[in-house]
Amino acid sequence: ASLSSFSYTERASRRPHPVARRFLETAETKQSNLIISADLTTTVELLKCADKLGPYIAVFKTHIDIVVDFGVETVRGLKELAKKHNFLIFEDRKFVDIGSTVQKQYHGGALRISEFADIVNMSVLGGDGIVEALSQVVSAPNFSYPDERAFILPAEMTSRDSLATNSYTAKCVDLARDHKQSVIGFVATRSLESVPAASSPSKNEDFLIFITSVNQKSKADKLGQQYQTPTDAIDAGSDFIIVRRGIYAAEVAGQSARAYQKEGWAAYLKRIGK
Ligand code: S5P
Repeated sequence: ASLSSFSYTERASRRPHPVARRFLETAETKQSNLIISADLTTTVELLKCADKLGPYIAVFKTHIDIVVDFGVETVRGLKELAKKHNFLIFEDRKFVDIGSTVQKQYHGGALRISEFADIVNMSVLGGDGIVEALSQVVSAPNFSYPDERAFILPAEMTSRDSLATNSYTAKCVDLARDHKQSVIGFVATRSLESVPAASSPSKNEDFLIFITSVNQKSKADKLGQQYQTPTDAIDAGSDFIIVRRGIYAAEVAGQSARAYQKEGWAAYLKRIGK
């Protein structure tokens, strides 16, 4: 059976990676597979958004490098709100450099990403080195957050004419398989279970799929973004749906978040036959 026919709870109990398990358990506890993409540019707005939408989401996605007044207070506030509302944090930084550079960008750098982000994503344009380098950071004996940090790979992108297709996508799947101790999933547009990859999947494999560009009303924007509805995204194999403008554009963001939460959860229950 396809993985996506199992409940989050069943998958959490069978899944060895502690971070993946927390994502699945949080979704189940909060009855939400919704991720808000909080592309906000001040600490006050960012924290206000996290506090207001916190009850409806499983994960809060940040672009921390666009926060103009980023600092210790930003990190402290995010961590407090994550605790208060029981959500996880996904920093959408898309690292892309060589290993030794990304190690510094991730851990100990100005943006303190390793301190607050449960997961962060990286592009594997440069090959295996980046995955290896970041894996080393989180598995070092003196790392402060053992078993609390992991990575995901953008294996496909939602923009028109994306170059992340075919062999690039397959390469991402291979790299994830080679680094299962630190890579727990993909940003993609569908389930990647059927992607033919060089290495064969192992029995225990269960990568989380994060589908972005989800919108209840729009089909596209003017800059090449292409959308699918929450229901279509879950049907396509998504475990978590990522929404930004669909929620902000609404007059009452809280109500809109609730509507996305409801649709995403209903589609999930249907998918697992409940
Ligand atoms: O392929 C992608 C990958 C990402 S992470 N396409 C995307 O749009 N994203 C991100 O999802 C993008 O950076 C933004 O934060 C969000 C989509 O925003 P929306 O307003 O179009 O829902």
